[in-house]
Amino acid sequence: MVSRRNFIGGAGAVTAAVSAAAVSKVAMAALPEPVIQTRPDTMPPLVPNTGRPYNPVVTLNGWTLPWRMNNGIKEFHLIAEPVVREMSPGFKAHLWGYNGQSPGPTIEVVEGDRTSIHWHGQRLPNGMDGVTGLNQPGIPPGKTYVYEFVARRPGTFMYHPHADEMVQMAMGMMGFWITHPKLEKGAKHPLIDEVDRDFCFLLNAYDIEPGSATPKIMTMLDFNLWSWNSRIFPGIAPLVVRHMDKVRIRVGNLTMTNHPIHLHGHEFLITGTDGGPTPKSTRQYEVTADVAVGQMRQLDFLADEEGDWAFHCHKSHHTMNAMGHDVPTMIGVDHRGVARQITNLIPDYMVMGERGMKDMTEMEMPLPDNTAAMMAGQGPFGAVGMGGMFSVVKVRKEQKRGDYSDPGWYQHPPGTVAYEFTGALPDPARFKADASPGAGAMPAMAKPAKDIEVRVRKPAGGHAGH
Ligand SMILES: [Cu+2]
Repeated sequence: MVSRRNFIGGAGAVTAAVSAAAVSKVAMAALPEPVIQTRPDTMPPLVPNTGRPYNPVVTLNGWTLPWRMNNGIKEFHLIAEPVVREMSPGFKAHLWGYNGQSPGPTIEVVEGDRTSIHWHGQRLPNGMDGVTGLNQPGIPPGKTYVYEFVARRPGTFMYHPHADEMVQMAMGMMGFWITHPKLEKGAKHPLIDEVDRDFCFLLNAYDIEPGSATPKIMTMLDFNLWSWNSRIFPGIAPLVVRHMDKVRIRVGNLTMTNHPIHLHGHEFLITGTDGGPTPKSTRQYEVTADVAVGQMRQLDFLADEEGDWAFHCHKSHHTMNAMGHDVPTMIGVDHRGVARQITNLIPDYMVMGERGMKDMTEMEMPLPDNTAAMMAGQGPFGAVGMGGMFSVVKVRKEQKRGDYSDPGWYQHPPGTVAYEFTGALPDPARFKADASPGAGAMPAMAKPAKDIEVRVRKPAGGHAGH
């Protein structure tokens, strides 16, 4: 547990590191100006104005790093630094990232491009595609390393440090690298179709004690914040598309567990993995793609169904925000009066509602400062009982080409929304087999003398393994 004293000590250390790591002006003079982003909004695609043309991606709640062309080489400048990332409105986490955000900016190049990455390590030894100690010395605070190479094959890659990896990844140091295919004018790639919208996001996870802001870095599996690009519902931007757009979504997993990513209303093809585009003969329609640890999956679909479609991880605990995992199951117990009285004495006291976790919102319990509500989204029909890895794909006929702005909630045509049945309900026909010797496929050989009521109990002793 992060005690208050530890937490304050940690925050002090961060501040000290920032001021100590002043960048040498002389060393930076020949480098491209580093671009810093302070907002967590989804930025419009960065259309290339130099170099080979390509169809740019849109990074969910993120941005693409501008480059400088220098003698035919694309130069990027990354700065590793402590950042404040707003994970959802009003909830700010103290992470480590690049150029002002976690994840860092997306880097986009074209196959065959000669690129140069200026890596400025401000805090701790870092590496990029170079394993510290194995391929190169660590980058000390205040020093810059230059990486030069040719982007050889098209695809979606991830960058992250390979030094003190457990700590630096738990703190949010990661980002996307996209190499677009090199095509002659008018030519088509045999395996990479052109799309109208191309989104990307990373799956990441943090363990931030309610009321604090710094992730616990020793957590192995039991994280309490499951995020996309270090954002949690309702803070994750919707994926806005035009009706009949060809849509691509690239999902990379840098957490320590798998995430079955599930799309409502449409079927997609998995058209790419970390190894490159998938052969056409292996593609089949899916509505869920399991993205294993360290993997990337590229999903293509035709947005041919208007509406607001849920898009989320299918692990139910990954669509919730910071929850205490040690709360008892209180289904069937009306304890709201008692809970309110205890809350007067212990403000942070929290229990599960008698009809499930969603009751907690109506119990109006005070939350510690800087805590994301467990489930906090407000939809057009009421509260959305979700958190974590959850967003919405908004498909609209009126959306203009290239417009990513939020069109608001979908206006359902009359008669197309589920409604309450108000007629007379027939008596439920109870299971006819109740009176028979056995309710199974065959009569039981020996019935117990007395009916036994089973007490259901969830296994105690932690939530590891999910
Ligand atoms: Cu998940």
